[in-house]
Amino acid sequence: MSSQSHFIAEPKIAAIVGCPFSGGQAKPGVDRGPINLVEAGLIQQLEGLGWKVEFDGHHQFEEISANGDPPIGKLRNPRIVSRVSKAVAEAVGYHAKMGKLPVTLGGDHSLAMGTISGTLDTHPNACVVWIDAHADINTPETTESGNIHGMPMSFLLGLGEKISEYSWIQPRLQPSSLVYIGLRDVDAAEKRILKENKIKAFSMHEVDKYGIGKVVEMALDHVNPKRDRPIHLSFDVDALDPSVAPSTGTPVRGGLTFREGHYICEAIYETGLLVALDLMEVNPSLEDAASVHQTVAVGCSLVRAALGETLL
Ligand SMILES: [Mn+2]
Repeated sequence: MSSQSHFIAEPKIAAIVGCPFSGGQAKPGVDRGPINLVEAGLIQQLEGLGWKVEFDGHHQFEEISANGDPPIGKLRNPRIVSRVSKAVAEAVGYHAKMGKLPVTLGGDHSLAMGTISGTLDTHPNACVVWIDAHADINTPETTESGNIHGMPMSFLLGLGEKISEYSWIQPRLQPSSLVYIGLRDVDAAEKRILKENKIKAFSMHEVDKYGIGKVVEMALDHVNPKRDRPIHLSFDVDALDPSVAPSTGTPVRGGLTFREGHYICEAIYETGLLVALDLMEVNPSLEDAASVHQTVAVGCSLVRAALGETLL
């Protein structure tokens, strides 16, 4: 590990926040993702990179499981998603405040309402690098599915109708502090939201045109021109091509290659500015055993790359 970490205390501690939660989308099984990642040896792998790793077990959400959680407007499972994300915000915020690197394993991407809120509690100047096939920026009004994993960014930015259940989220992320890489399945309303708010996004078109190295450089130039702001990296495995990471709920062809995904993680690590990492939407119940094994292995590998593993 040659890079200095500007915001993580020595000795460097990675705090694994296991979030077996699937309420932000409709397909069962994504709540097995973090369990499989840990069972695949992720903790030992990170220790092998020189990190101290803390893992207190997977968060248990039964006590706040939905005992009747009717929709609010179009939002599905609105109360449990809110309460789970709030608990995650507190866990991530606590670890960040202690100078550790929170590594949140999802679970579905609605959890990022929590992880990013937790990061901003400790690092109010943090920027967000969001790697995804989707923009996840529908509002409670524009969503077609009602699945909240397609909306976390609108809550964090304070877009759309205010839902009192979500009043704990301080809409303090500025649109200029967010950048996307990997987009290729963006709803019409989301395209309008991105344009209206001048949010920088590098779709697969730009990855093809410029190459991943240039795209990451341009993305960081946008949100972090002086390379002095903390970075929250939120990585949805569906950003990868389904041939690379098949076991995920909403796969979209034409995605990042294995190396492009890893390059992003390596380049963010090299900045020394990473303060929080999410790895989301690994769903071990989808596809055959070989595909699940492949997806879990890629997930572990991405986390290692973001925590300093290099090819040489
Ligand atoms: Mn996502």
